[in-house]
Amino acid sequence: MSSRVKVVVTGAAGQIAYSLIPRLVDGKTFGNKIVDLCLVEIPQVVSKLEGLVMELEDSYFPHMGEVTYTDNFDEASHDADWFLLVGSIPRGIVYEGKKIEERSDLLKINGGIFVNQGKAIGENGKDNAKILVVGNPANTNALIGKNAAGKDSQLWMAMTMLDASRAKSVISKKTNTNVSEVKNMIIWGNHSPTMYPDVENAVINGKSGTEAINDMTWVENAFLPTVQQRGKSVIDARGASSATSAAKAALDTIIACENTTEAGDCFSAAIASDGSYGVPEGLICGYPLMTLEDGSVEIKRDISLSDFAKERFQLSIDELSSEREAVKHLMK
Ligand code: NAX
Repeated sequence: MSSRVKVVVTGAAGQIAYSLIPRLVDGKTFGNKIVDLCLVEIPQVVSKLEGLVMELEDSYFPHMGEVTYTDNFDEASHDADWFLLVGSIPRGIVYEGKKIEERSDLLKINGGIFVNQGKAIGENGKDNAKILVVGNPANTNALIGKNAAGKDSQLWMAMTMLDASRAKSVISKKTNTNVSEVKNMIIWGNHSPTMYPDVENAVINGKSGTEAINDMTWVENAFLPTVQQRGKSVIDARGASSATSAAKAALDTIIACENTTEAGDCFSAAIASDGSYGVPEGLICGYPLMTLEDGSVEIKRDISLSDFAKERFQLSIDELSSEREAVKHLMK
């Protein structure tokens, strides 16, 4: 076993984290590296993490390094390589006497959290740290965090891998193919119901999505709503939001960043726009990404979008712009 990696996970006592954390140290996500974990929770529940640490110790993980837990994010952030920002205040809870129903309220409350976490990451995280925001509204939380961190060498991402995996699953059923044969699955835009999962540019069993599916009525009336509303369907069926699939998607995002992307493929995450594909600069937008041999993550730039796709993508870009407007007071 060789080098070490330090991973900070917030929301560590939550549903997603319970599926996610053990798999960070199972020797698959980070290969042979020893993984040091720093688990972060809010003061009200941080003591519960003692139980999770016991379970980790009892699980026989030869790749697990030091495991600590805290309610002090600043302290946790020192020299970390990866930050998995899962913790956030969910819709529907009562916060400071008010029931949080509106996306705008959610933006306000979580925005505050991400200013502080962003500052700490900028000051204390490794210069080449990677940050994956899972907590919703993920794109705008990442925007606020990145702005507060102010360090361009760090890579801020919002998670859209779950949307991509959901899209692959729907396509695999439609085409009677294995999910591994669905490649180049791009989620454009926001991690919200406005996202645009791009069937036309997917590659299915070596064929273009346009050719393999050849049914835009199905794309419009079945595929898009199924993928865009999948989170809600899981909540309706399970009585709780997606947890194990979200955890798997976070792990898949790490793996995609830690390994060179195969030629002809890409992976999905939202990162800061540099103006590519006409997205206003700075917005944290879902793009097709590639990890290059030197470990850097780049936007794949040779994708062409149909008029249908451009129109749908624009709706999501507009939503991201309006979210940025709603949190501009946090972006000084
Ligand atoms: P839970 O409510 O089970 O867990 C969240 C945990 O975060 C709680 O234990 C809470 O105490 C903690 N927390 C809140 N603020 C914190 C802070 N400032 N520092 C540290 N911890 C903090 O939610 P869970 O089901 O685990 O979902 C977590 C987040 O993921 C939610 O915001 C959810 O909306 C989001 N999701 C994002 C997805 C994506 O694809 N980007 C998909 C799944 C999920 O819906």
